[in-house]
Amino acid sequence: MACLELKIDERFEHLAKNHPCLGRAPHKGRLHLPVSPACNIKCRFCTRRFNDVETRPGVARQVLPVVEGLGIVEKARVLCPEISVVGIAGPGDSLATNHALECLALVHEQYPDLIGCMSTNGLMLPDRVETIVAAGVGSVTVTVNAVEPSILERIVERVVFDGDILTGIEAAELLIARQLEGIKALAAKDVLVKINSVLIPEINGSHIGRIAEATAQLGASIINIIPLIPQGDLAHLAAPDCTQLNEARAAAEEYLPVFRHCQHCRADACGLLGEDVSNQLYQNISSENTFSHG
Ligand code: CLF
Ligand code: SF4
Repeated sequence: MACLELKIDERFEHLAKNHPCLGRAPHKGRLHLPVSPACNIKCRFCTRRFNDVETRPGVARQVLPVVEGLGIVEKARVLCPEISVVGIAGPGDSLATNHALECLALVHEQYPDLIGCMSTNGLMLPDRVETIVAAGVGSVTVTVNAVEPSILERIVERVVFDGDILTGIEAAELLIARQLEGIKALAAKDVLVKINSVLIPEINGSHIGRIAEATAQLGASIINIIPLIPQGDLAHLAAPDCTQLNEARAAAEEYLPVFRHCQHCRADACGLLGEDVSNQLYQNISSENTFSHG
């Protein structure tokens, strides 16, 4: 893997040197703990599954109870001593329940040398920034697929917030407002913010630069453009081709460094990017000790 010299804000130099998803540390690994069972929005492309064969976000062998997280970290570090990041990226949303932050706080207490990381749709971010900082989380990925409600309403079917189910423009406006508020608050607390944007050529293909511009203004440090995997309600759309992906990256790069080595990780990925060892990690772990929300 080529080592890109991506320019990350010097406040985050330690992260840039040690976090494999920031483009400058391909020799480092990450472990995902699949402790987040639920989601509070519905993206039209999302299909969460439980299996050990698919390599994509939203897939895990099972949802892990929070208390089992430390044991998995210990085993993973033996299997892959290069692991420098413990992240939580599903299979649901990291902030839809408290599981992720409880788990990351435990990991941080036991392994302060590891970087805590999480990915989220951002809906609950404004209410969780203090807890994220207290849990020792160093980097947060926020998935921002549009900053225009008329575009986002074609991607997000519904948002559940404060006991209400919102749809259409109303849902899109709320989600965008909460994402942008959360990004600004995280950056102000010196938490590195990475943006993930799912590139759906027919919906947000010419909008990625605008996402990068808006989030950069609020303090985001890097963006990762993920090609659509056509599934769920968007199964009829085409995945972007190389030209479309390169054009979107070029548009984003006007405003933010672009991470180009994303592996579209499972929610229980483990190892160096591109060298997943999660099958070995989980082969001797009894499913009797786990539960599934599949
Ligand atoms: Fe995981 Fe994401 Fe943290 Fe990395 S993954 S939560 S920032 S530790 Fe990395 Fe995997 Fe791509 Fe994500 S390669 S899907 S960008
Ligand atoms: Fe699926 Fe993530 Fe969207 Fe929730 S935020 S619906 S888990 S893709």
